[in-house]
Amino acid sequence: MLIPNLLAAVLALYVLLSLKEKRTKCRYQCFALNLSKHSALDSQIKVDESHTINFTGKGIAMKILLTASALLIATSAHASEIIKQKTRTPDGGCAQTIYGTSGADIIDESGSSCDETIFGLGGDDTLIGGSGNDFLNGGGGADTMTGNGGVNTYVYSDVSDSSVSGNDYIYGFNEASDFIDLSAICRRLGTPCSFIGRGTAFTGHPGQVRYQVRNVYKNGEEEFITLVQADFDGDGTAEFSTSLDGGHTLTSANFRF
Ligand SMILES: [Ca+2]
Ligand SMILES: [Ca+2]
Ligand SMILES: [Ca+2]
Repeated sequence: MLIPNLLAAVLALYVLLSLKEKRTKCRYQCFALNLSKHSALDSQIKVDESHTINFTGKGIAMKILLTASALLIATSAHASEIIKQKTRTPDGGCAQTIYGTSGADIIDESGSSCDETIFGLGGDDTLIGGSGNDFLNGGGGADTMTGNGGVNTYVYSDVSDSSVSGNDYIYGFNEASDFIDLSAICRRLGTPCSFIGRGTAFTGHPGQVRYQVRNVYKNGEEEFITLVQADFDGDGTAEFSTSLDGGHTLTSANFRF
């Protein structure tokens, strides 16, 4: 009986040591999953075509965008999107338009050479264009927009798209080629909009657009911003404002009225 009992004890010890080793390995390797697009681990964890892992259910909504150089995470109780390079159609052509959601979206097309029209819709969105000629429309909320290369047009459809109290921020505005398009708002006014220059006082005519260069302090460093302001209702005060990083010299050629 001694030998069989000894063999059983050795076997039990081997199994225990094997399990311990597997648990130790799993601590570091058990999340190394190979997920293909549209694969579904279960009803609440899915991978979509933009290489985003979506976790939903039980009051949790989290999106993790997997890229070669970055990990972008969005959490929200309601709809929110991280979109990266969705401008290629299945046949490799450029898609026309990309839409965000009513939540705070990150739409990053910095790696694309397509000409894109990007709508952020509601929420405080981050819109990033690529090297093509892009139209960026942040919609409501205080959005951050970067056109990158090409001729970029920052489009405003409504006065409330960039308010004085929560204005958008445009990075990398190229005064030699880029535009701020206010034409949809000006058309609804019924009177032509006009550019009145740098620091000029509003005179009470609807549709006047001006800009100011201001210095601001961030982390103790002095920086310049260019504040574009508009008095659309003619009451002598601005109800529309959007900021460009850096000090710029703007002309009427930078605007679409
Ligand atoms: Ca949005
Ligand atoms: Ca906005
Ligand atoms: Ca661009």
